[in-house]
Amino acid sequence: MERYYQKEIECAPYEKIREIQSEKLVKQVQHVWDNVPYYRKKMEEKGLTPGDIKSVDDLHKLPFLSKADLRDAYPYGLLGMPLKDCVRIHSTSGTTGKRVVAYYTQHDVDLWEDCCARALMAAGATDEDVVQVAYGYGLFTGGAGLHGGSHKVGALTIPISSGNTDRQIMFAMDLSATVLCCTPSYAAYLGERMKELGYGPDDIPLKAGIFGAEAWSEEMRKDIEKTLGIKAFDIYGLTELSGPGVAFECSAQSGMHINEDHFIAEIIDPDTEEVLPEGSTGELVFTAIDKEAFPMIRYRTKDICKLTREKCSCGRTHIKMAKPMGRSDDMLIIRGVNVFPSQIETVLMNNGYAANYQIIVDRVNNTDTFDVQVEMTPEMFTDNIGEIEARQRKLSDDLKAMLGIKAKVSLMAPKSIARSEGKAVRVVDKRKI
Ligand code: DLL
Repeated sequence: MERYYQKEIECAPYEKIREIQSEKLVKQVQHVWDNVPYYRKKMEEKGLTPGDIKSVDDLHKLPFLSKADLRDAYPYGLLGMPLKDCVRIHSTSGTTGKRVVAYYTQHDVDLWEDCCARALMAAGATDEDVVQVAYGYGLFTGGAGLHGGSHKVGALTIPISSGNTDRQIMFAMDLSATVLCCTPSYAAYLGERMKELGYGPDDIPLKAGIFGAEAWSEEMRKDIEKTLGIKAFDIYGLTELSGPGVAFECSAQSGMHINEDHFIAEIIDPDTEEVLPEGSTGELVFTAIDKEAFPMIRYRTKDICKLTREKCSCGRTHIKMAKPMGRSDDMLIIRGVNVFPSQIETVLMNNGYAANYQIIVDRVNNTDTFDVQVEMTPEMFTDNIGEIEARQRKLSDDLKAMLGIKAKVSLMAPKSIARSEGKAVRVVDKRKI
């Protein structure tokens, strides 16, 4: 049975959604014009006033915001409300330059938690469930977002945060957790550790997982579903727009419904900034139409993916985004060829490896080197050199077929690559160091 948190709006006819979007967009543009001088200046530079934006059809006229704008306006330059009306901040986990700091009024927190509640119920959660929130708590939005959503659903919430893996497993068993929320790489690690401790999927009552915050492949989904004995649902979001819950998967598990009554999505060509038709692959751009404290208009996410408005078996009408292939700034250009880590993950997992790998890129004598290190699973572990070499060759051939360039593959002993409790670090690009 499909469950909804706010069925009326989640299943509203498309015309109704557009009407809501137009109404909210017009108000939001006025709000930003009146309260965010930084964005008002950008509009003025394009010769625009709020009167030029009459409906969603005019969205394309508005200027974009980029991460560079957010850094430029750091820390208070994009605030849409007096600070005394704000109740919370969160921040991105970026490692270079200034972090993005996002602000929330109580109204913003409420809408965000509603989005997370929608995601939880789409994954089957009810007030009878026990939700283990193993995303990090703190400045990262993962913990707080799913925590708030779980409360709205009325589920029993375990605010365990990430890390301390053996304790996670003990709590999941002792408290009969039924829904697990964490990054997919941490879910894979929890599954691996359970196996090591001698537990199988039947030893924990988990039935669903809500995994996001990083790119993960279909193959990884299948692997996690098998080891944990659950259905694994994808969830997408970013700090600039609130956090998790901008989009979420339903029972169809074929793309994530974007909460269109709060966010308008566009796909653009990242180079020309031209808006592309539905179904094209390009950069995802979002306009948050009812956020008060940190209004984002046409924010360029750098995430590469595509949108589809095909009818969904779950009954929801909101547009769906495909799994993002990765971020345009995660895309590696190796010997002139575009490579996404998610493509490499697909090849590895199709060959029976787990998602424990690292991609190391360097430049030696003006030529890019491309190394893929992947752990053997305990089942395939061997010290037979001939067998290892044959496996390495097979992976190298499959990577060549997928990417068009050759990689040096090294098989590693099980557990030799560091596990992640949050977002996994898959790429070491030494050319940038
Ligand atoms: O990662 C918010 C979040 C928390 C989403 C928990 C889902 C679950 P940031 O740290 O600001 O926020 O990072 C946002 O992470 O632009 C994407 O590149 C990536 N990302 C988030 N969800 C997914 C996903 C949180 N499901 C950035 N698939 C985004 C692929 C994702 N990438």
